[in-house]
Amino acid sequence: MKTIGMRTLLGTAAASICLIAATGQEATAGQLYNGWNYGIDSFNDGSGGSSYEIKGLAIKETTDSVFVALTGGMPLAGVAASGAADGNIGWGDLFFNFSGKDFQTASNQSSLFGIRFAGTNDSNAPSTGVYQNVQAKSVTGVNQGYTSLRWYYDAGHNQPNTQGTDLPTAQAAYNYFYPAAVASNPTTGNTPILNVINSGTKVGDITALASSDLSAAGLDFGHFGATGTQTIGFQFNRSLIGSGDYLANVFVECGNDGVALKVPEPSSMAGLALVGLTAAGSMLRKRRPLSASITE
Ligand SMILES: [Ca+2]
Ligand SMILES: [Ca+2]
Ligand SMILES: [Ca+2]
Repeated sequence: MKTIGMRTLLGTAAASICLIAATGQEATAGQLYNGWNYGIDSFNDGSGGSSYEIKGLAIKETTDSVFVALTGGMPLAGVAASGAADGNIGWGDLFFNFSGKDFQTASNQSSLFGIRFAGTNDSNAPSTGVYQNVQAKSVTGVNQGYTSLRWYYDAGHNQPNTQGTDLPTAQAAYNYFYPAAVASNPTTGNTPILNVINSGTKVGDITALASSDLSAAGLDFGHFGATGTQTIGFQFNRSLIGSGDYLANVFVECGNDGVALKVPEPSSMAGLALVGLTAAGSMLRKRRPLSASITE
């Protein structure tokens, strides 16, 4: 009876650990490799040539820092484009949405975090850095681009992994970027591509990372065959943004390509595992004297 009791307990503990592992894996929506979460984008959905082709977005979080990397054909300073109001088309801003709501609703409620990392783009943020209480706006129109996501898809750019591996289909993209009423009836009139910071409060700076820094931090787009001619990276303090799971995304200024990435909260996953192990250990410790008394 004692043996059976211990087996049951060990089985329960093992099951708890498996459940934690399975939950952790499920929460890791991005493709996790060497501590980085990867959203690998279609290699064939950049409209306008190789400069506009995004291949991937990757994020690594430590206790203190958030590391971000983007790869594709778009340089940090953009490319010359006579059709753009400022003669240049480059990266939009990067957004982090912790709200659990669709992007447009979160934007309307100024509950996004935004990061301007391209110093020469058309962002309304006054300087590069991390911003909170962010509302987004679209600058696709002044960058010779798509004034709606529906137009971009209608133009033939609806490819598998359209917004990276976490938002792989056009419908998944509509469901994330717009309220349900729009996602069920997306038109060229109701699906603006909100791609830069319109308003917000700056809370800190970013530090640019060279490719050697990124390699040292374990970044490896090559593992997914997704190394672009341009790889951009930066780092900022973890305390500048919210906590919990979030979805990160970025478009180029013209809306010709975009990529997103779901990032699970690493500390909560570690915390959950710790709670599970502590509970299992506690059960074993409590059971032992009881088993001993039964044997007597
Ligand atoms: Ca792409
Ligand atoms: Ca521009
Ligand atoms: Ca894309």
